[in-house]
Amino acid sequence: SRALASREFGMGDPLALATAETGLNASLLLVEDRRGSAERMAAALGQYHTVTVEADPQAAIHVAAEGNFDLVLVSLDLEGFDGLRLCSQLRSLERTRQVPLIMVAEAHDRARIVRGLDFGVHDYLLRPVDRNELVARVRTQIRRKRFSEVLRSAVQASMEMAVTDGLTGLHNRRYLDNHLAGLFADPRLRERPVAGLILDIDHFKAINDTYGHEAGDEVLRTFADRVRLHTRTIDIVARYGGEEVVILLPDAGLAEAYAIAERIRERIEGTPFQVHRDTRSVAVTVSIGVANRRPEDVGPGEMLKRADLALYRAKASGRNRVEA
Ligand code: GH3
Ligand code: MG
Ligand code: MG
Ligand code: MG
Repeated sequence: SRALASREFGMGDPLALATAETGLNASLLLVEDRRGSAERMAAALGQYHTVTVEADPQAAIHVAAEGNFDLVLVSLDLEGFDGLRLCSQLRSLERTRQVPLIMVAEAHDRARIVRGLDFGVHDYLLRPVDRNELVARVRTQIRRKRFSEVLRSAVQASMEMAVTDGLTGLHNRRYLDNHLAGLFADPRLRERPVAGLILDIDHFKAINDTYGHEAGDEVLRTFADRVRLHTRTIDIVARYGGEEVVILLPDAGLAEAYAIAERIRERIEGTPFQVHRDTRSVAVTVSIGVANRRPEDVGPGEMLKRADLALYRAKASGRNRVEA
């Protein structure tokens, strides 16, 4: 069925993406000082790709490092220069490390071809270069590179998902717990001040009941955005529970943390939340409990426990308050 097909071959599928992109034009660098050979190879490859020819191997390193090439072909028979050395330099430079390399060599040069393959050159072509073989081997390397790029970004995305809350984009609890544990385990960080805020939206259940769960989600997203807006980049903002957010303030004392909490509380109260498909705006307030690390604390649990007790006091004394 259509739905099945789009699920199997949709844009989210790394293999489908990679396959689709193999048809794309690639950018190639050909390091070759034999003019006739360079012209023939460039003509064959030029039908499908953009080819830059560089005859000077010293210049080739800079061109390769500056340019954004998908693949580099290197002649092993350069005049007065060891093409294998160029390959090894390209393999060790940060900018060119990931770029596939293909050696172009004479058949009797087996020993150097093997050495090249040994240190990571991806493939080779024997002279006289067959144009179909040239195009096919280049295409194979481009496909492999595209696929590993797509795979890498998919892995990166799933690693981000593991530490990010899907609804709000804030860090999730797992991330917070890890980070907190680090602040207490690392002896250098152990001595630094740190404060923790627990924020809990007031009467959130009533917001859900009045405007619906979707509107509640929207309020949560906007709430998260505003909190992020009023914290520094070094602060850790994490969704702690349903409508609870924890903020860690590195290097902040209790008074400073209290002031930041009070500012956030005012910013939430000060501007009503706009809810999609509803002309009314929703008045939202938040209660915040504040605590800081004490020298006798052995782990993060105690600080958050104090913040939670302070939050309870804020709720008990009428909500829309900060307590420390
Ligand atoms: P209080 O002022 O005492 O904090 O009252 P409250 O209603 O906010 O507290 P309570 O803990 O009783 O209710 C929290 C509600 O948050 C209940 C739950 O349905 C809702 N909630 C939790 N997670 C989500 C979510 O992801 N989306 C929505 N829309 N609601 C959520
Ligand atoms: Mg709650
Ligand atoms: Mg509650
Ligand atoms: Mg609440």
